[in-house]
Amino acid sequence: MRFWFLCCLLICSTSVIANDLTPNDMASNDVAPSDMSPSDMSPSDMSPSDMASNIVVSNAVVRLLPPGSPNTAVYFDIANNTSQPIELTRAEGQFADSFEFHLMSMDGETMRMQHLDSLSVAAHQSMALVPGGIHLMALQLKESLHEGQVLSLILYTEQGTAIPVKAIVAKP
Ligand SMILES: [Cu+2]
Repeated sequence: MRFWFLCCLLICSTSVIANDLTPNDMASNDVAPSDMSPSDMSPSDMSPSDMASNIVVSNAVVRLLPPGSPNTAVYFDIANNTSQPIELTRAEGQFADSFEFHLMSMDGETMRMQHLDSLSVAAHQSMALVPGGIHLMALQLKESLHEGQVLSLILYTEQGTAIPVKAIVAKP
């Protein structure tokens, strides 16, 4: 527990600079505005693919850490363009053993890391996962990462919707 805490502390306490990414580098999953209005589409009418295409992840970045670092953090923006709340419960990707949602916060002078069971995004709201705040921790990396590499991961909601994400590896 202490080990993870220290690793997280190292990763989360400095900020990512993603400004050197060009728009072409960034894997943005933006979709056209939905043609559904809340009035003509009740949650039960939505197919899983409708759900997935209306949950938009953009600006996804995997933090590049010095070689040998066992873990790293993933940051992204997520917009829930559906008319119902979503609950992200887990993530999967080939490049790490497991993934956890974490919350970084200050308790006086002390930085604290909290493992979150899930992340809620209200209907028609968005959320930013950022250094020093909520992030997705990638634990036990299976390969050494290099700058500019694009990695795939999948976020899953409690309802079973799979949200594919392309994230670019970038230096802090
Ligand atoms: Cu963390």
